[in-house]
Formats: sequence, structure tokens, C-alpha cells
Amino acid sequence: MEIKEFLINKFKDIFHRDPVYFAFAPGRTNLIGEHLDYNNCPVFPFAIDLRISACFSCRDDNVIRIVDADGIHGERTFEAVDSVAPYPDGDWGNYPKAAVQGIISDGKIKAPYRGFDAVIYSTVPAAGGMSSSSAFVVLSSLLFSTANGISYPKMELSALTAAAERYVGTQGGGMDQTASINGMAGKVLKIGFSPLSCTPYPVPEGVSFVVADTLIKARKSKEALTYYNSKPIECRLAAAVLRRKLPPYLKKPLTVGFLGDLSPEKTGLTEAEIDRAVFSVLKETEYTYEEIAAVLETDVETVQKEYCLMADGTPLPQPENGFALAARTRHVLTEWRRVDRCAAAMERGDAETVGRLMNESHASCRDNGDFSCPELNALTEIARKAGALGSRMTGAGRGGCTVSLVRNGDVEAFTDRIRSEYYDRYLKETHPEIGEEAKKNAVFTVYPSDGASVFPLSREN
Ligand code: NG1
Repeated sequence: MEIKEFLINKFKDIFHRDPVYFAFAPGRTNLIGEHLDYNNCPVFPFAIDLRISACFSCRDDNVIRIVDADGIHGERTFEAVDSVAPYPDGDWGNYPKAAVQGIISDGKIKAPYRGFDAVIYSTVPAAGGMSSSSAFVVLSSLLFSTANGISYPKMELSALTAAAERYVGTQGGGMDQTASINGMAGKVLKIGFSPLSCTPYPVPEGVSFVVADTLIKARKSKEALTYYNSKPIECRLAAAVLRRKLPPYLKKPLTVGFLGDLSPEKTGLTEAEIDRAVFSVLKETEYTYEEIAAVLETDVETVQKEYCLMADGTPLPQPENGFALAARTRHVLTEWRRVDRCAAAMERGDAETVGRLMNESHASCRDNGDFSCPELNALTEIARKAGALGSRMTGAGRGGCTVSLVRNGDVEAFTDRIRSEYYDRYLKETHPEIGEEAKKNAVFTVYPSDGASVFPLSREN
């Protein structure tokens, strides 16, 4: 049965009436450009054919009731009010709450707000670096805006949902929401953030994108949030140091707000000159809070307050080895250039170059970003040996999925080798606790797909 029919039937069972709308929001795979969005540097993802879908109907009151159709997560009911109090950390109900709060805070609708009844179903692997959480935020924003009679232009909704998702405590950029909203069948999107823009690129002939899940969960709750948020914080600290120390090297006046300001256009320097200047200012070894405060000519408390606060208002504890400002900046600058080169290669239909850039990206995510983990490294290695043109981690990292570029004729043999060498051998040895069931659908081809959408169901349903 199609997901839509399945959800219509579920809705009728649960709510004893017909649903009025169907909506979906896709997950995304990031081809290249990891941990760049929060630096205002371009990224290169695509919306995928795995989605979170919903059937829903508006209500006459402000109650929002969302039921998970497969019964695993149960249901959540809350009221749409000016200030929506969150559920405890890590609760899935915080994603719809994030969307509802985001739209209410945007101010285009006024209380009393209208709620909705919805039944949802997701095929996006959870905590897999495929943006299941952002897809849920985007979907919820469509449901709540529809219930309240408004519709946002795509770019406006992209910016709104990106900001809204911070409600759950992540300090990410807007890649996931923008990809989910603006996806186009057959195209990879180059997303720029200053200003927000989306340019579609064709996929070279004869190649497929194969995703493989390490089956190590890349969750963004509790301690994992601290890990994830430490990355934007390190980048903000690097930008602060550069803001203060870089001007004498620049050929144009520039206040460095983000690492994404370090372009040849804005600095008046070539890429090589930018690198020479940046890495003569940033020391290679890690910084302590005290060292950063000394460079910024202030005290530790001010540094923590300005750059390092987590969602709960506490400052990020200093990482064990200190803040790796040079390494993170090196990742950002090189990855940004790889995104530009990858887009040019896609335009030429040059799959080999795309693959090579993906491999280089993974190496930088591992060595400069510290975003990877042994399982992602092993899986990408195996993928390259199994014939991928390129293979890399995709998404936040420390678990989740890899994406590999594979010639169409090689996909079957490639998939078999990933099964035998990663799941049946490597994972069995390193994580015997991971069962066979989870491994069954862990490697699959993804197709660049259309973005989120909502439409009325016809009466015959
Ligand atoms: P995923 O893989 O969905 O957790 C996260 C961030 C992105 C981006 C990537 C790394 C959120 C909602 N998502 O994605 O903005 O920074 O990591 O490239 O914070």
C-alpha cells in the first residue's frame, strides 16, 4: 500500500473522520560541504526519496495532536500558545514544538492559533545523518502554517525553520531545512547562506549515490549535543581571533563575522594568500580559554558569554585538548573550495573529479574537523576498495551514514561488498551487539528528489 493510503486509513481509525490534507518533507544527503553551513559557507546537498509524511486536518481549537503511525513513538499533544514550553531534552515532540514556536514567533499569525490532528510516518533513518529531525520540523511547519491559513515562500520558510530548529538546542546552520524545502528531482543543490540562495546542478550521467549506514547512531541529544555544538563554537572563536588579528594582512577593509567571510572577493587576497595570513595568525596547537581571552584582550567569562553558550545557558566546557581553531579553520577553508570545485565538476559531468573531492572531504572531516569515527572511516575505506569513485561521511558525523558515488553498472557488486566486508565482518567484530535485522536495509541508493509539499486530499479519499 502507498504511504498516503496507509496514512489516510490510520487517520480514519484514530480520529474517526477524514483527513483533509497530505504533506511530506524529505530527508537529505549532503554530497559535499560538511560543517560549513553555520560558517556561512556554501554546501551541496540534495533532498532524497526518503520522507516523513503526514495526513492531517485542522481543528477548531489550539490543540496539536500528532500520532506516530507505526506506533513506536506513541503520540504527543500540546497547545499552540505564544510561548510553547519544551518537552524534556531528546523528546521527539520538541521537533513539532520547534516549528510551531518558530511560526508563532515570526508574528504573521495572531492568537488564538489553530491546531491540527495528524498522523505521521517516516522512512528517513533516525539519527543517521539524513536529517530526519529537520524533515520533521519542516513537515510540522507546513501543517501548522496550513492550519492557520498562511503559506510562506520557500526561501522564507527555509530561513524560518532553520532558526526554529534551534529550539531543540542545536546550533547548526540551515542546510537541512533548505534542502528539504527546495529539493528538485534529479538535482543537487548548491546552497549559499549570505544571502540564502539555492542553485540546482545536474547529476553526471551513469552514476548513483549509495548511502550506507554505519549503524552507529548520530543522535543530537544530551552529550551528543555538546559534541555537535562544540564545532560551531570553535568556528566562532576562530572567527573572533581572526577578526582581531587578520586586518593587517588584508587588502580590503573587512570585519570577519564568520569564517565564510574569508573569500578572495572580501579579503582582496588569493586563496594561497588567505591561507598564509590565516595560519600565521592562528597557532597550530589547541587554545585554552585563557589563551583566547588573552588574544581578544578580555577575560574568560566574557569569551564564554559571547561565543560559547549552550542552549541551557551554561558555557561549553573546554574540550579535553583545548579548542582546535587552526584545524577547524583549515577544514572550513578547504571544504568550501571543494564545494565550488565539485559544483563545477558536476556541471561538466565529471564524476571522477566529484569522487576525488568526496574522498578529500572525508579526509578533512576526519583529520581537521574531528567529525568522523572509526566506523565511518572503515566504511568509506571499504567503499573505495569496492569501486566507489568517492566515499565520505554525510551529515554531522560521529556515526550515521556515508555517501558513495558509484557507477550504475557497479552498484550491485558494490552493495554486496559493503554487506560482506562492513556489516558481516567489520561490524560483527567491533559491535557484536548490533543485530542482523538492523543490517538488512542499511545500504541503499538515494535519488535526488522534490522538496516538501502539502496538498488537499480529494473528497473520494
Ligand atoms: P545532521 O546530519 O542532520 O545532524 C547537522 C546540522 C547541519 C549541518 C550538519 C553538518 C542541524 C539541524 N543540522 O546535520 O546544519 O551543520 O550537521 O554539515 O543542526
